[in-house]
Amino acid sequence: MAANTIIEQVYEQVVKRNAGEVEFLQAVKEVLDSLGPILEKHPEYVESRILDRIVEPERQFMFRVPWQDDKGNVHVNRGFRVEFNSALGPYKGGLRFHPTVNQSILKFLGFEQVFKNSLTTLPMGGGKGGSDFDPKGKSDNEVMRFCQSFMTELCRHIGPDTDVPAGDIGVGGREIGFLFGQYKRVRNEFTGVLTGKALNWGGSLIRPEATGYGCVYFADEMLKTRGESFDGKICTVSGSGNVAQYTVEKLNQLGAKAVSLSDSSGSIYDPNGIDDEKLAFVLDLKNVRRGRIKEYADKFGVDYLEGKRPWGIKCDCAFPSATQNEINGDDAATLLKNGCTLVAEGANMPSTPEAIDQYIEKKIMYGPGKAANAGGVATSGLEMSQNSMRLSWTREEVDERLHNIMIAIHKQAYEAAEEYGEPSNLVMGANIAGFVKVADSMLDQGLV
Ligand code: NDP
Ligand code: 2IT
Repeated sequence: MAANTIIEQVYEQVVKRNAGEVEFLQAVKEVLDSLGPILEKHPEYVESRILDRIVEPERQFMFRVPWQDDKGNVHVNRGFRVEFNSALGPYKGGLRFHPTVNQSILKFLGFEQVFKNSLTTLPMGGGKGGSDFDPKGKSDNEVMRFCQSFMTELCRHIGPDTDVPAGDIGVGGREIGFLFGQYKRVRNEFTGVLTGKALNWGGSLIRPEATGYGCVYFADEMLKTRGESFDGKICTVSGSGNVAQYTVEKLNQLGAKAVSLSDSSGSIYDPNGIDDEKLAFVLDLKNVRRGRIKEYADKFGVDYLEGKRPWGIKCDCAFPSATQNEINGDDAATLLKNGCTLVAEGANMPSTPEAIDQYIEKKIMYGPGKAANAGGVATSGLEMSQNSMRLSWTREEVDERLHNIMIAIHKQAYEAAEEYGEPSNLVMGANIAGFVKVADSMLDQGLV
């Protein structure tokens, strides 16, 4: 049977089994659509039904998370963990706390994570979890009680050699601390069961910076293939959380000018550039005071685009670093019309299929999330290594390892794209390179 027919049949079955899970279906379709050439070359993947197996999570949990607010009112949220694939190592991937969280979103994130973790070259399987809990407007004590309740159930399912969660949207250093404390209390074990820990109790230097730094390192590799550098490049960045903050920091270090940030209420546009001093204000605003990005516009007297994303701002490079599907077909057309030649995805699946089609057609430099934002989980892998050795590496050592991993990810994706006849198509390259390692490992391990 022709590869494309097999892919269509597998996808039809996925649509039937996961009806209405739009984000999951979107992520699966993008990967399957890249795999035709590799199936032609490897009939063993077809015979052993690797595609049918790889699109089905190994295991999923859903649980009740009851907690009490500061006034004593009882609330109930829903907790999840999707353990997607363990062919390469323990399940690994973040936890997201956001009111939009549901099974579809976590399955899309878990699925992406499998291929992303494969690309990092480190021994990690893929998983994702979280809750529809909204940390916004909650006190530290409320967040702590929620995290304790969430972990009381989750701790049965995870462990340093089983499943190692980390942060994602709404889960940062504060939440990882509360989650770790509860895991330790219930299990009576001090282990590397979570990454993104604070430095004084097992965290790794550079983990907070890693996703943003890694994304810029990846973009730099894309620029080098065309003989360009970041010097003087105007960059738009969306989001203003962990990934966006350290994307701006690294862009500044490499001589680019970052001119925007956003949150779910709107965007700021600072044509003079978000320099290190202004970035320090953002870190305090978002990580300590937990305020809105509009305060940046008020403080520095720049434009605030209420309710808008930053894609209408003229730029050379765009760094979507907020959430899925934040660049639609119209946004992509605007970016391209304004001369944008590079999109590097700090967020997971921020571009819709209609946007991606335009990047590919125009052959701009496009780094898909599972390659470009893999620096975060890669450095989580380095945190796991340090925890296993009970040693800590220096900032320079971790940063150098991260940089080399991002160079290696770019090389794998670039070379796979070339090999399969679509040089410059890093979507295809990343999907194929990530897939082959997982598929071969599944074959080695028998029918599991
Ligand atoms: P944070 O919670 O630190 O920040 C998220 C930012 O995105 C906030 O500014 C938030 O605004 C904005 N945002 C979130 N949801 C929406 C939405 N629906 N619409 C508009 N804006 C939104 O998360 P991270 O920076 O950690 O994560 C950002 C992205 O990067 C996500 O896609 C995540 O999956 C991905 N990622 C994260 C990694 C990590 O190590 N943290 C690693 C790899 C990828 P507001 O505060 O108003 O909600
Ligand atoms: O999407 C991601 O790669 C993350 N949120 C980081 C996962 C991790 O385990 O560090």
